[in-house]
Amino acid sequence: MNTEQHILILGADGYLGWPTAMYFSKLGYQVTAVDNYFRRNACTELDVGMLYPIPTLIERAKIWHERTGREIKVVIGDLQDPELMRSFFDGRVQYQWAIDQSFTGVPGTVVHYAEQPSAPYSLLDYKHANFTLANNLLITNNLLFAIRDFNRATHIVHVGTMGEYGTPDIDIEEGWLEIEHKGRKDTFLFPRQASSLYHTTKIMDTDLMWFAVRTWGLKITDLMQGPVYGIKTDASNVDERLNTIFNYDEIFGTVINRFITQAIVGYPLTVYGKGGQTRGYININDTLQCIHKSTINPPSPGKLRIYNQIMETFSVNELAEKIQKVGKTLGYPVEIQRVDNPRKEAEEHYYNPTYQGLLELGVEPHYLTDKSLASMFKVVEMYKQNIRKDVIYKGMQW
Ligand code: USQ
Repeated sequence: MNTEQHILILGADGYLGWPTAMYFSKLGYQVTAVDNYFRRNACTELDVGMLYPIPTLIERAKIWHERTGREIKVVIGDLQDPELMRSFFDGRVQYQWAIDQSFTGVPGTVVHYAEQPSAPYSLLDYKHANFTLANNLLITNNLLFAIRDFNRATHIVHVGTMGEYGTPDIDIEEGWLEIEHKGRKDTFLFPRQASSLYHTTKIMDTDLMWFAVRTWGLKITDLMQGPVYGIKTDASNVDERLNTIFNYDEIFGTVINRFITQAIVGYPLTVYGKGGQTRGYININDTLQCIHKSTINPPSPGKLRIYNQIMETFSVNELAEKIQKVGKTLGYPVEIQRVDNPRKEAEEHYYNPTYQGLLELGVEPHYLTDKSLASMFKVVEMYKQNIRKDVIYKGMQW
């Protein structure tokens, strides 16, 4: 087996993990998908809505196999356990589902999504804060040590966040900044200042990875991603049971997905505070392209490569207006409602990030057009009867 063609997806049951597993499987990679069902269990624990129920990861892998003939091997387990992480490299792995139970060998690439991804979740209370810190940092550390000990040539593709940079009053570079100080120059990680504990764990991940790269010569790509939107990906079109998990609640739903859902059920769009918060956004299909391009263009050993994974920037007000406009053309009388900002964040600020690196690798952006918004409306509308208004906004504060 060519290890370059074997990809291990950590966090494969999540919003991005499952579409990534199908994407690489469709390309002909041998895919191993791992998850502990954190996300779906947290949705149950917190009683937040999902647009539709999703089959288990094992059921999805079976449906994928029935539809395409391709195999995604599945392991259900908690990667905070270092022995589980190490089993993917030393051959002790036991697949919960696979057509062929034999060890596929050491992966050439590991895509690392196995983290608690929500800023509000990380600040619900000290227990959820501790879980976020422990889960995110231990899994990253377990991965780094497994690669250090078994195969330093394995490339890690990690998804970080644009929120690591915060909203500084200077242009945001792709990961690094050259500093001139008292007549001398050096290059450092771009200054980071997160506005949630979740985002802080991503800063700490970057520091752990930067240490591992400097010390053990690992190959790592860290992708600073903005809020993602979308449901359908090419691979999920083969069967609607393969759609990714879609949240519209205030804990796990990202803003564009939330606003579309709100528009459909006649819930005024919840613009937090003044609505001048500007972020870089990306379509879920472009996330897949970015992961793929990063995978086939690994950095050299001893290099931490950082890209800003966004395709365009909008303020919350701009998003609300766009979604209102498209909603109205589809017959929805969409209202916009400013609500007191439950978060601590700048509501009017400078924002000018660079995001050239992934375009230079050949990613072809899908932009947030009226047409793409309308097509998302059409998909969400199909599940309108499942949308629970009571979970849209409870005002969870930090
Ligand atoms: N917002 C509203 N109304 C809402 C929901 C959100 O005004 O109903 C605002 C937020 O206050 C924020 C912006 O929209 O200013 C984006 O919020 P979000 O919930 O879509 O995104 P965020 O909490 O920042 O986190 C998401 C993902 C996270 C990822 C991050 C990228 O959950 O995993 O790392 O986007 S970034 O925002 O660039 O840090």
